[in-house]
Amino acid sequence: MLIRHRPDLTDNDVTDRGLYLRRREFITGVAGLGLAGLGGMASAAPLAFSKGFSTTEKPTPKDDVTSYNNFYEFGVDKGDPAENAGRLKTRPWTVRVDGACEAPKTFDIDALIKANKLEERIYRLRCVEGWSMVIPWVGFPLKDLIAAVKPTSKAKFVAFETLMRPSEMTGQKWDVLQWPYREGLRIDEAVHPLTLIAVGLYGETLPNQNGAPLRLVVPWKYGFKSIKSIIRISLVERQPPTAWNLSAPREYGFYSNVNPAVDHPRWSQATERRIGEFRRRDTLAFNGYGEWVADLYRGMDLKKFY
Ligand SMILES: Nc1nc2c(c(=O)[nH]1)N[C@H]1C(S)=C(S)[C@@H](COP(=O)(O)O)O[C@H]1N2
Ligand SMILES: [Mo]
Repeated sequence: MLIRHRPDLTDNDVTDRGLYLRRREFITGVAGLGLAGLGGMASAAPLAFSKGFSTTEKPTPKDDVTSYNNFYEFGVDKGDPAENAGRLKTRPWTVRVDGACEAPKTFDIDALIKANKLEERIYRLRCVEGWSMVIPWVGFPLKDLIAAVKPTSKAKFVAFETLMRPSEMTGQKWDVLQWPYREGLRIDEAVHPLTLIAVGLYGETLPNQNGAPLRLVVPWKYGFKSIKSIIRISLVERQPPTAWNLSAPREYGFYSNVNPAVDHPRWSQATERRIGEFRRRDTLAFNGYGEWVADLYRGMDLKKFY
């Protein structure tokens, strides 16, 4: 069922049957993995809509979302993650949230899922390579997790780190990137209400190839900012090093906001191929999220801070 945004709905009065059922499926999906302690979710409250944030564009078929991936820890070809990520053990799993905060904490993934109100957000995802998808994520705002550890005034940036486990993430045996994969955001980007921690897609538990058990989703930035299979989130004072920037600093900046006016040194960013379509479409500034995020960059030269 296609879930469409209805701008007149608020978080509190959503009783849409389809969403209700999908929430149930999501719970069943999680329970199907043999996980205990999901009492809070078992009440099957409907997934909340996020007013205005979900696109009404047609979601990319689930088969494409889960078979055409970038996840270099499992290989560099688009089909490699779907083929190889099954061997990643996603339980037990903890996420350490630390750094410039009063209450650093190690969260168990199931407790984290239970403690947060899950929402469906249908977002565009634009890869820096020039293709895009529309993905119905299930997750919660990163700002809620950051608030839980009580950041101090020294928290100016947020650094994210993926698991390092070459026995399962066999791509880590090759030096294609400096492992572990790392990403970062400025604190105002991290606490922006669009910025999501995803734990599911299409109403179900997140498939391993899409970054299980939890990944970042920053829809106005190129896809590589949306780091997968996170084990650590640190509040830091200085801009942290990031994997793609370390690998090719002139090609991949720290900001990496989707910008059709700033080309990659080796290709144009003016257009993109939406997976499933034949004709290329125009790429939108901030991937179409400018009305909500352009203010974050007021006065910045976005060619310089690419
Ligand atoms: N840890 C990690 N995270 C990652 C990547 C990766 O190789 N490793 N690839 C990134 C890139 S380039 C993209 S486009 C998105 C793809 O997400 P998807 O496969 O769920 O569509 O994940 C991003 N997150
Ligand atoms: Mo990407």
